[in-house]
Amino acid sequence: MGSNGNSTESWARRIRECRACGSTDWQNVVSLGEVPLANGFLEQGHSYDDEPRFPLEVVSCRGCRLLSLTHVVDPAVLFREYLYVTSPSETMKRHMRRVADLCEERFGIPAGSLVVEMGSNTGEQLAAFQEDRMRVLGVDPARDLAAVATEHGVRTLPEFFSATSAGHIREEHGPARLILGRHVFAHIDDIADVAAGVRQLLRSDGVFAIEVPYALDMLERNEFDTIYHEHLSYFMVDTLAAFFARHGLRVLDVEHLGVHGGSILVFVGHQDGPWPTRPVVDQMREKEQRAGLHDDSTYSGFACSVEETREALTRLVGELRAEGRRIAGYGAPAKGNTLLTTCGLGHGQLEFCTDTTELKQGKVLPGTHVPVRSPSYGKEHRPDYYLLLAWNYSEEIFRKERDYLEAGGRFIVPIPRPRVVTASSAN
Ligand code: DWN
Repeated sequence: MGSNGNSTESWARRIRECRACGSTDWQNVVSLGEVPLANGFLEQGHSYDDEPRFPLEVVSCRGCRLLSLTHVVDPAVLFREYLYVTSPSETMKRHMRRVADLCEERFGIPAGSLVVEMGSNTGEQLAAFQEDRMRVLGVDPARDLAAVATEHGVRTLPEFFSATSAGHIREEHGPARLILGRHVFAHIDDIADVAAGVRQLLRSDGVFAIEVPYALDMLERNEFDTIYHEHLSYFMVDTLAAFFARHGLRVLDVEHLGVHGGSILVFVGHQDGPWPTRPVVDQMREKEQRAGLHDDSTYSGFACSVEETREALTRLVGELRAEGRRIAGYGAPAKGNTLLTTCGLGHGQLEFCTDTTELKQGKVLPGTHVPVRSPSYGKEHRPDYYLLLAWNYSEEIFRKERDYLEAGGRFIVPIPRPRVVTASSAN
């Protein structure tokens, strides 16, 4: 049974061995309690008694230092009906263009090449490759999002990427010059099956590019709110290089990027493919060793840092509320739900959250059940403070909310440490 006696036990199972190296030597890192699914937004006004909750705990494999959740939630439950659509922000538009340029320039991908993206959402990233006259194919299990992408001209299979689906794609479309996976590889439990699918589908001179949150950034920047049930794995370059080497593939190149709190774009080829391994790969692996990748203390230190932030944020919000200040959430990202539920912040602290995603507006947040409103509602009911749940877009948001700041509004930026931003301190 889920923690509330709900018959959702079949939805989650506890892992045994490491999905990357097979070890069972785990170090407990942090437990964030039993929490609902971070994108499990609920209809307003309904009873929330049967909202399922699952353990949210992170362990570190002493074999390869993969950071992993202890519990895997059924991907069909997580992704078949999915609320998250790629943010239409300027930040992400610029980023997706840069990803296309990096792939095409670094690996000389000619026009007319087949580009396949797993977890392609509503097709915005593939549209950038279409602009460069590539043949594109999306693969995403979220049926509604796949239909939207296809309607917009980005043909998308409503499926999970797997060795089986990769074989079908190769039969119908031929081998792929580029297989892309942005913020999806860390969401997948059976990554060995993905590697087998890539080996089948990828041309001998092709490249497999995955963008994943960078575990070293998460540890060093205290980004514990990015821990939620969709994110099964938190990768270092060293972990990925060892994993792919076990599966007939080779890490060729890595680009360290700022999006989503710090991500790595990792380029992978066939073990015996024509592409050299660039020095940056070993340089990042050595940097991870120096940062204490293989030391238990690295991970126990993270747990302490999480506790310090939880205490500091709840204290700051409590003080502001005691002064009668009105606070709302800015953005309703998945990570915001981890932050709120693990810090015990909810209705008593936040009047509402605003979010640009229409699918989220009118619903309530999972766990805290704080109502999600449109940005225009936020302008009409202007709070004294916004808790910036979408802190990874802070620069763009501070620019967009200049008027709010100039009128005396303030943002609480929770990560890496809670701080208040005013008109004069907004970067
Ligand atoms: O891995 C994942 C990451 C990449 O995206 C997925 N598992 C789920 C999702 O995580 P997230 O929900 O934390 O992603 P975002 O893109 O950080 O979410 C930002 C949220 O904030 C969106 O719901 C849009 C909203 N937003 C807003 O209301 N006003 C965003 C901006 C820029 C704004 O100005």
